[in-house]
Amino acid sequence: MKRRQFLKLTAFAGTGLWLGAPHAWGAASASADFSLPPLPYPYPALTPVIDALTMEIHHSKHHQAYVDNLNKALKTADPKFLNVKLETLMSLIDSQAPVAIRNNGGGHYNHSMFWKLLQPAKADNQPKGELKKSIEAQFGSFDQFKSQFQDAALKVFGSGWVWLFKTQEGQLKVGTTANQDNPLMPVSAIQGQPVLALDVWEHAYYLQYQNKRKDYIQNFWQIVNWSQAESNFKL
Ligand code: MN3
Repeated sequence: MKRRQFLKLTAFAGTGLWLGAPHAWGAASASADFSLPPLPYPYPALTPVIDALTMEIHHSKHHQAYVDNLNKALKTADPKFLNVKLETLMSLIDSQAPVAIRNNGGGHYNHSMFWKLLQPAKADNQPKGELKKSIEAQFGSFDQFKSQFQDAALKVFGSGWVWLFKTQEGQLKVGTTANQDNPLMPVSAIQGQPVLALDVWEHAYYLQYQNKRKDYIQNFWQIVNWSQAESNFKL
């Protein structure tokens, strides 16, 4: 598109009359709305570890609600929260940040990361390469890492997440956060780059597992996308 045409279009967009979608374009304060990313696989793809209905509700209802409520919260937010990438938004979540941005922004970031960390079940599913080496160096063995991660997941009281994350010093650690917090948020007690995440909110497993969170956590290892975890590790 030529520059003059582009300026014309953006000027028109700024009036809030663009294609009948003033919520997305209106007023000078408009920030680009966040949107629900498609799942990288169909809803039934993770069976028998996670059933199709759980995936459908989790993605199309729960995650969608975080996206919608985040966009709504941003409409009245301090300008510093506008027009930033999701990762940058996470870095702005301190104890003063609006709760709606903290919870829904965290919900959007965490789920967007979580979907990519899952894949159809595989036998003998294990990390490879640099991440495998680093896990072994830090935890002694892959099995020892798994048991530390599982213990942490079982101890989350109420709703939250379990993380494998990389500290600023490059050390791998296991930790948990409540609600939709994550290790990128300054408000979080654990700090670093998320590598692997597990949603232990009941909405993530209750239809299939009911109160048996332990079975959900143990089955999770079959569907971890370790290539994606390694990409996260290299960030
Ligand atoms: Mn969830």
